[in-house]
Amino acid sequence: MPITPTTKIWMNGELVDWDAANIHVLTHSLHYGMGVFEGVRAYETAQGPAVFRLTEHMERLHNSARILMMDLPYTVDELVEATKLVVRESGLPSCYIRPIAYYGYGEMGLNTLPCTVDVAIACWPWGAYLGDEALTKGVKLKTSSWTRHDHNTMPPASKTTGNYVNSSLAKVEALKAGYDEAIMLNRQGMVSECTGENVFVARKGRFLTPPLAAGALEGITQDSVMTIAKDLGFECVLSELTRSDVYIAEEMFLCGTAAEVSAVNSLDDRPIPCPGPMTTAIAEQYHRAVRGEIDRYKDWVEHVS
Ligand code: PPE
Repeated sequence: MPITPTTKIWMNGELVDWDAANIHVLTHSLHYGMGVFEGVRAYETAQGPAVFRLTEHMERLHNSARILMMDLPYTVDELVEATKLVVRESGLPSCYIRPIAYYGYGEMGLNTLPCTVDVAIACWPWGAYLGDEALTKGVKLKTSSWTRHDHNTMPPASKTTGNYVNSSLAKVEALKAGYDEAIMLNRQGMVSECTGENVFVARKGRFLTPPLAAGALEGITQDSVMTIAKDLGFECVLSELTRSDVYIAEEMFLCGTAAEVSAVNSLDDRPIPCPGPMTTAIAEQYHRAVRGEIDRYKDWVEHVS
């Protein structure tokens, strides 16, 4: 999806012009995929733009870096304030936000210990990630021929740039075959997640979603949706899932910051009822929660001014 430029990007503590936010071709992370990033969204609320669960996203960025033994030069609070500044500066009522930390220019070779760590935060307007009809008509999934990488190869708990080679291979394969998105199985053949979303499957009236142990990212939307589902009276648990659980699902949806809540209408050409009534109810609550419309979830909404 194309990027629409805004005015400024935060780079290592300063706001720089959008077109000046460049890096050298010998930047370390460009060569070896050792960067960590986040995907965050700001929504329009009655009190102006607010970033959804911003502190938790920055805590996850720190955890991603810890796994790589990368020392981030900014605290969670500093990154929270920097994000608010970028969003305010953009003047946008709502936007997608991309914080990234990477090893910079100056060293080459696989030893990252002497490398400098650079941090940037950009934002821009970004629409529905899986298309405007993702909630009403649902998306078509295909089981990927690519196996999800596991905890002893590329730790899925760290949102590392290089991990997304696996996701991109799966995504492009699915698109080329005429599907919207790929579901990825781990080495044991269990469902992990999609290329950029967590998976929820309804079986026997309750929702199941694969945990970190299955190779999924610990999604902040996944956590929000579990809370919302339980508050709506739906049972919802972290659980392993086989592809057959998905084939006979009563309903299914994907969720992530970019994709929000997107219904699924089929896996490998086996139809799944879509959009299911529980999915619709959860999606509606999620859309109100992110906009600060539900008191119970107001702590999730971090205002930029
Ligand atoms: N799994 C993966 C692999 C993943 O990339 C994401 C977010 C999630 C689950 C959901 O996590 P959360 O956003 O905390 O609920 N994917 C981000 C990037 C997508 C992209 O770069 O494209 C996102 O949704 O922003």
